[in-house]
Amino acid sequence: MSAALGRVKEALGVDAMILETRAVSTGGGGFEVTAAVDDEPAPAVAPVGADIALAAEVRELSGLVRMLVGQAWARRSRELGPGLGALYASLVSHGVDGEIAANLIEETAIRMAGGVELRGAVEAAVGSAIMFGLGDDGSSVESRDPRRPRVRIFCGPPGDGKTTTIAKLAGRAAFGGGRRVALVSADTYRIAGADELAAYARIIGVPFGVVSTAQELGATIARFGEVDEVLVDTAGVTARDTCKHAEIKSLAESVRGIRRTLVVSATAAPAVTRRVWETLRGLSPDSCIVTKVDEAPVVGALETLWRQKLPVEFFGTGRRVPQDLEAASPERMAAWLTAA
Ligand SMILES: Nc1nc2c(ncn2[C@@H]2O[C@H](COP(=O)(O)OP(=O)(O)OP(=O)(O)O)[C@@H](O)[C@H]2O)c(=O)[nH]1
Ligand SMILES: [Mg+2]
Repeated sequence: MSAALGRVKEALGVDAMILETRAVSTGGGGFEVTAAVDDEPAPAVAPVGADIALAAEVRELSGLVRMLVGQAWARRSRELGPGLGALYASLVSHGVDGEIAANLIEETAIRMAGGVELRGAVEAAVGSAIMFGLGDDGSSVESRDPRRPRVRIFCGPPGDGKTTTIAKLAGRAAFGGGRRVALVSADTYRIAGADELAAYARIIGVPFGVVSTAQELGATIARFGEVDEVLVDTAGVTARDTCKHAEIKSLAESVRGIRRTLVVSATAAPAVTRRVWETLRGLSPDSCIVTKVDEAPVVGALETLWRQKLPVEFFGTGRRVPQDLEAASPERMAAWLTAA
């Protein structure tokens, strides 16, 4: 057998594949070997070092392209006038993606060419690119089952203002709208996580419950009896909290027709808000509230609102409950962007 394999190697080379071997009894015995070579040349495998060098080159080139686009845009925005140039520079310095900034400037320039001044043109541009909700605090008439309360769950990164915003909405409903609201806290993650909302519920004088599972949520809502709206608070979620994520998802999925509102702070940089969106998009938010616009322009959330077409409903404008909440509008957003 070893002599036979030696002859295969001689005839077909070292790449020969042995397909079959068998012993033969005729002609004094011996072995029959069936072998073949693949005609296709083996694909050339680039050495790993070359891959690394190539990746570095691609990175360098894409950085160069970005820089050139940025420079071209800086030139273009200078041509467009000082107002637009400054707006472009301000957006980019706040970390807004160059493409979004360029888009906003172009859309604004088109309107300015029609005779509209800068602020009005930004307002129109923002109004056409970003979705604005109705500032729907539940007072709007909508087709829903009147025997069942509307349920709205709020999610977002830790500390961005979920609990405060819920208290503001509940206060507005109770004092202004005369609607019956109940509050639920699903923030059982931290010790005393639910206490703050419980205190707000006491002050406003509305029913309150704490839940930690989807089953408890259904039972608690049923226990509230006749209410128009239930607002559900959750614990803040970061990208690493996959467990908390799953809990909020199961809470949201346990109630038919639940609305899901993302609460994000205007103080976060665009890259941070982008990551928040990537983390929480799995919860399918259908609207957004941007808080702390009194501390920073809405620039951080601009990109996500623009790209994801997530309707923004309210702006949180301060810490006072319930005063510091206003319906989101292109007018306010344009004012903040141009002042940035
Ligand atoms: N300046 C300003 N501060 C706000 C606004 N909304 C909330 N805050 C403040 O932000 C802090 C955090 O607010 P919370 O409502 O506790 O935030 P949260 O998202 O519930 O936080 P976690 O429950 O820890 O995830 C508090 O000190 C609030 O007073 C706002 O619109 N403007
Ligand atoms: Mg909270």
